[in-house]
Amino acid sequence: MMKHKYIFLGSLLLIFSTTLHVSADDGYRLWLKYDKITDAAILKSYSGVIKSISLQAPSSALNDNALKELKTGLHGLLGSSIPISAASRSKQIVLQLIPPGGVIDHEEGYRLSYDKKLIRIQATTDRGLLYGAFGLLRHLQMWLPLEQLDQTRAPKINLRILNHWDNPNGTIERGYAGSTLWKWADLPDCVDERYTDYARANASIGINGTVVNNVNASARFLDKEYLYKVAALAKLFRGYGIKTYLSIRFTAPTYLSGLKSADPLDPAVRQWWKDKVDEIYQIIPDFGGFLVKANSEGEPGPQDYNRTHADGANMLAEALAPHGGIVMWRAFVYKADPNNDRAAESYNEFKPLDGAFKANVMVQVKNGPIDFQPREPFHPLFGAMPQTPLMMEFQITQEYLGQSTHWVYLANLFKEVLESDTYARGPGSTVAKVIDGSLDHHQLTGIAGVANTGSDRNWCGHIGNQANWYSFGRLSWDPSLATTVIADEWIKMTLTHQPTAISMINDLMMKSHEACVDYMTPLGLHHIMGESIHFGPQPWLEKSRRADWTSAYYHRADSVGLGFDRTITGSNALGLYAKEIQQRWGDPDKIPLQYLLWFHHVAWDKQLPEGKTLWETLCAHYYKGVSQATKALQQWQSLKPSSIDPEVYASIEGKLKRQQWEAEWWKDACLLYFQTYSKMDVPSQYPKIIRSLEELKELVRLYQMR
Ligand code: BDP
Repeated sequence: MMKHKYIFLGSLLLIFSTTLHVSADDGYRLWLKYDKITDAAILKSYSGVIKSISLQAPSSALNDNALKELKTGLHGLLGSSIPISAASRSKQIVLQLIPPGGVIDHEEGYRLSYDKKLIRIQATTDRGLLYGAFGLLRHLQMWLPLEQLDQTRAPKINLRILNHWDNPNGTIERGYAGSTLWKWADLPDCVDERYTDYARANASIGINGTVVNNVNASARFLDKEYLYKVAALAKLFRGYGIKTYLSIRFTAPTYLSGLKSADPLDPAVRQWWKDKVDEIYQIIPDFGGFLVKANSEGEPGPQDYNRTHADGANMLAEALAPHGGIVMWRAFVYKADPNNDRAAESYNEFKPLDGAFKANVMVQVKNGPIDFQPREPFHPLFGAMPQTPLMMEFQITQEYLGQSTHWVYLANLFKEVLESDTYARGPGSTVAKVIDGSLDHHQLTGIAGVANTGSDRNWCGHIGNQANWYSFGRLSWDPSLATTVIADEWIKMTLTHQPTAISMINDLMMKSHEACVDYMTPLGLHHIMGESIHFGPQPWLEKSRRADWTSAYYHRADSVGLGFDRTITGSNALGLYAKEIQQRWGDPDKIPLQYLLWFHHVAWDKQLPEGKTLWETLCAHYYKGVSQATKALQQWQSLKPSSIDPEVYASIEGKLKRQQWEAEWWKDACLLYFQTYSKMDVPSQYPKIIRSLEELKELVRLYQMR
């Protein structure tokens, strides 16, 4: 009897702990969940073929990590441990190095194949094998038939880098998922296991570089103490094919060694950087190079010494070149001149420098000419600097897209920019071709994303927005991938395998970016967010420390109409684009509606292609955005409980409710404010706005209180 009682208690505990395990999905495992496959046929087909793993290549940190990942992944997916075997057998996963020059023409590329007895992962380098292992695991995580495994894959862009805006004091600039990932105080002695999971996640999507600190950089990172901390991270990341880079403060020689100046043409300064770089490479032998924000938003730079951006970049490039390091020099610069158009400033500064940079300098350009707005036309520098390798900078962290509250699938924003045609060398000169080097024949190619990671248990603050980290990696590897396919991959690996749920979540994600643009900044509006609260609206902001930090500078609302005239009759920033674009976008009747108010000041009563006036079209888009936010919440709430882990479900549901509320807030604030200029009524088919503009202004004021 007693014995039975214990057995009963034991079973209860077991049930309880299994339930706990199942319901305790806190999002930490990202898309590398490796939960057991519940489709019996697929499981059987995999288990029938995968009996052991064999590495037919020398052992190395990369290969050991590939094996470890396969073992972990297979154990989870198949529910049984798969041994590593030295001998060749049939029914095995084989990792093989093959000579370069054959089917795999890229050192990071790989080939997967299946012939009923063996699953082969082949590559020409250990890095390729690691990517192949992750490629295979992705296939299995998606429960795809082995018959569909055969594939040869290679990245189209060589440097695929995360930019962390993390500070030594633990905060993250524009970070919405807790504090920094890097425990600086504990490093280098304590190496948190989270760093390994971070590296695994990156390697699984092909990210091969990380800049660990903020572009508004502390000079401290170049001090020996910090270099050893960074070296501990670099050592771990190396085993996952990830190079480590640092953001530098241009005046570091004055801070760290008391030099009188940081003038890039001063021999003492140049020597300082050479010595510093030599020291870095002694400590971090595979160090990647520097990311530099100079003469931008108050950061120091070469112009403080009457030198150019090229002078500054070249000095650093010279120090890094003997070690194979690179400089990523940011083009995000704009002077505090109220008469300038900010959208033209970085072009005007950098275009004349084309050809002036050393071979190991890349100019890193934000996707649009202002600053990571919900939607911007592509930056006019793309295509305009043929002699300089340009690197793309996207922002994965959602500074202006609802931060970690709104679920906005950014892959569609990334894709829209990458597919934009610059016409720089004729039709088809897409931004993607500028970035992948094919347009102007560059070997040095790169893409960066400002990370959305932090110390939050689920890494990104919003489980749904893990998809933005994921899709950034996937699109960096291959910009031609379809975003809906990437969404499906992520959903299956992260949320559910239930077909109705997949298609509903896919729909929700695919519509989320357009919806966010609609409820925040439709028709080409931009930069009308709250001062210091970039998640909320403040179109009424007219005064700030700089004119180009206000909203009025950008929307230019008046009694006649709305929008920034950037045509020939205005700032003519449109003139920076190719002739074909100027012709199309210069005509308010031909420009895609999504850029209308970016380039034109349009009368409130002008008839637009959608058959309504500007005012009516504006209302229509704001309401559409809100109704999509409402629909997303309803879609989520209609999911069957069995299709989603309860903890994940609840956390996303809460976020979607808040997103819906904030979407409404944006719509009300913007329409009520613009109405003070248009003097027109919101068309009667839409629900009435209940609150007053004054209430909404007060709400924003409260948000802005410290
Ligand atoms: C802006 C951010 C600011 C960054 C800056 C940059 O508001 O915090 O430092 O971009 O990219 O979007 O340097």
